[in-house]
Amino acid sequence: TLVFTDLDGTLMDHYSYKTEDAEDTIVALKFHDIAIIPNTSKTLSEILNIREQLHLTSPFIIENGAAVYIPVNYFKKQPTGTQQQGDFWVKPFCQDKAHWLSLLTEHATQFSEYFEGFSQLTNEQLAALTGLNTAQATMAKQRQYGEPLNWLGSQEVLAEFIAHMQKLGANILQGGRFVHVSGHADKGQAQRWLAKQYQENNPTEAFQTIALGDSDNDSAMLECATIAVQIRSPVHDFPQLKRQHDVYQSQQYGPAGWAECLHKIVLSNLD
Ligand code: 2M8
Ligand code: MG
Ligand code: MG
Repeated sequence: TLVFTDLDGTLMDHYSYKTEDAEDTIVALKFHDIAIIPNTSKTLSEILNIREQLHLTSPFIIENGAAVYIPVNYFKKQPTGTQQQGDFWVKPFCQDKAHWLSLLTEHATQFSEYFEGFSQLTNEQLAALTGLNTAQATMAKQRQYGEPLNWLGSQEVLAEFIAHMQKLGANILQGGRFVHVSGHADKGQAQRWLAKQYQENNPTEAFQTIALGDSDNDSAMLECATIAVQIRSPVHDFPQLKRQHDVYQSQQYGPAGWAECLHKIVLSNLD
């Protein structure tokens, strides 16, 4: 079993970013050798920090599916299409942030009064908007593949903006707080690619995937997992899904709901 998990609002509380309600469950999953794979809109530096705190050693997916990071030698063979960067084999799926930023600053000026992007915000402003501390906000700003926007306009203008950006080749995803402008990557595509690497590395084992998320930017990864888990959010609806089979909805919010569902789906069948 591979557990692909969103972080904000899922493994981490939407407001406090705390994980404590999930920590016993993390230990139990690791005891059973079940990989916990963060699949998040967070940046490389944010995830490295969280991985260390939670003692996670598995691969992970950054910036809404923009790139997969695999610890070097995690698989017997380096997967095709990856490049070594430091301690990781990296598979990118999308163009750099500079490209998306230039679209925003040169070809979307009619919308510029309706949003503030992370690159326009100071670390202190971003901390105030998110509830992250300044050090964490600094890490959230170190983006490689896209630009999250704090949307200030109406939902109608947002719909016009999305249509305009799509014509320019961008892909727009809605996170728990922000509108993410990036390329045609998503959490589902990156997850499918990584699950395939596990399967090829270990052909005799039948891998099932469980994906957990709370927002619409998680829909793609929930659609393509063996089992989808919608995590209850204190601020918005469950992520939209087309599928109806093998879908669970947590009763509890965020990390408590994460623990609740993984006990029901995985751990209660093991011990
Ligand atoms: C952003 O991600 C959340 C996740 O759903 C959002 O869009 O609301 C990211 O930019 C991430 O890097 C940052 O840590 C987070 C803070 O809430 O916001
Ligand atoms: Mg989330
Ligand atoms: Mg996320």
